[in-house]
Amino acid sequence: FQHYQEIPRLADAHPKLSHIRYQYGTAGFRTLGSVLDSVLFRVGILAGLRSKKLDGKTIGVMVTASHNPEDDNGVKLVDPRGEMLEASWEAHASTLANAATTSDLIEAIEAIVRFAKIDLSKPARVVYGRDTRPSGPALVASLRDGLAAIRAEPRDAGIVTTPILHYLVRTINTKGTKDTYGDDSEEGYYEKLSGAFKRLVAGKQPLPPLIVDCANGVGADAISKISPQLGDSLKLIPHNTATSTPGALNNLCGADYVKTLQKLPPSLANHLKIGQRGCSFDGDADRLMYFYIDERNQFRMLDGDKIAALVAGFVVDLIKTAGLESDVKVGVVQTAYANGSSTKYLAERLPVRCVPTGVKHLHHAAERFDIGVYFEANGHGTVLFSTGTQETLAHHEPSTPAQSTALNHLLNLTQLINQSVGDAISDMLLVEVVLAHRLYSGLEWDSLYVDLPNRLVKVIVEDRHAFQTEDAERQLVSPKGLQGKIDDLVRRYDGGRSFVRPSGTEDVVRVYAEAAIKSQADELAFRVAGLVY
Ligand code: 16G
Ligand code: ZN
Repeated sequence: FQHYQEIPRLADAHPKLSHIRYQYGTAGFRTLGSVLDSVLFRVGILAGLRSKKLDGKTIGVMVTASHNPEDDNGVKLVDPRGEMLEASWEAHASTLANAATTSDLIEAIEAIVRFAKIDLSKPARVVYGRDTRPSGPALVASLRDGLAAIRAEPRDAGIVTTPILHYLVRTINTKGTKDTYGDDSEEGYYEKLSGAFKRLVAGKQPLPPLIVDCANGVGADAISKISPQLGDSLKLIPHNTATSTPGALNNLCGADYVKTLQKLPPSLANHLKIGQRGCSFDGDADRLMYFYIDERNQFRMLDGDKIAALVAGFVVDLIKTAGLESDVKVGVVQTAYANGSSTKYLAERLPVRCVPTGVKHLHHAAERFDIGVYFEANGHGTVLFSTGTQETLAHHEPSTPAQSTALNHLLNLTQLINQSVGDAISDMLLVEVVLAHRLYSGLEWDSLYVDLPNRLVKVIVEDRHAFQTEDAERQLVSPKGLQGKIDDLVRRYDGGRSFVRPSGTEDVVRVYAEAAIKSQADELAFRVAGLVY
């Protein structure tokens, strides 16, 4: 350990606040930006250790609090293939973050080195990025101190979307190998996506312009960079691009606002014309919501479930047309939040699996299919092509021109889609491709199925850990007896469904309910909430 003499001095400069307990959860560490200094320093050290453990492969660190308010911030680690940090290391992250003093921290580091059998002589490489939050620069400085303390080689990706950071990690680690994933630069990302998009819509009638609500976050930068590359193939009209206006981030706009309130962001009210498509990103541009205004001037939301239905249907048809139906099985992964109508629609067409909330669960389940489509209702999702499928696509000999065209489209989709993580920009382009191919407007897309009215409420309880679930969070096993009461209530509602789960990101319990009519969905949600309270 003698090579790391800088640790004590630097650790003393980033003392832990004694009254706070940190937890590396579904979204990494996330809380008020003002209490994260020590956490960022320690995450720097952990990222270095993770890289050493993986023989010097580059690890990613993203500083963001996504759709949360501007004063929040957070940090998460990205593993070498661009995926979430391996679950077994989440505990190491929490241990380091909670070490009370510098000497406790050093002991904790030594314990991890022993436990995970880390060879400290290996190199360490870390690429990091941040969103547009005002607390970002200071937190990145703390992170850099942590990287310096563990002697990791830093690469600054600057202000980037979360999916771009994931892309960079994957491209850096596959550079010059047969698994190469693209050029390891932000420009490489824009070129890869826009190139694939243009090939996929070549010869199609360009769609009318798309309004993009950037949530006053980093997605605004990304849109301004990719727009020129898309040229005439797609016209984007960015809104909510005020990335430096204090308090604007995610405020009355963005994907979470749209999904939670099922309303048009007020800032778009005079801009979205009847029939026109619009979409919203969240603060780090990994979630996407679509919407339009119908003929009766009603706001219509097209959420992650609608995206899954649109995309899965398209991929299945391409596989059939390419003559690959018996070789490549397409499946869909959802969570309990998926609208019942979407599950019904999808299950009539292909295998559907339900897993607990959180990207890592969806991602892993999707990897089990040859092509796995996963979307959370909140708009986070992507499509994964297994290695075997990518090889099948690369070697398949089409026997008709139609087969050849479909095969090319599939190959281009593997380029367009960010397979490391859900990506608002990549998903937006994917939706636009399908709409262009299907000649769909928002209305036709919306008509694939009719959403069941639903309601989500949060309940503040004394101890949310008392709520334990099974069956992909659809059943409560504790507190004892509660599930039976919920079942009795649900039975009284036409088309009723409801479940209760503890939040992984807030100190609350969430109650979801749906029913055949809106007033009944609301009533069911509030009555179940009444049981929980
Ligand atoms: C996190 C998850 C998201 C999930 C949400 C649920 C990741 C990267 N993000 O934002 O997938 O939908 O948590 O929050 O896993 P909740 O547990 O508070 O309902
Ligand atoms: Zn996000």
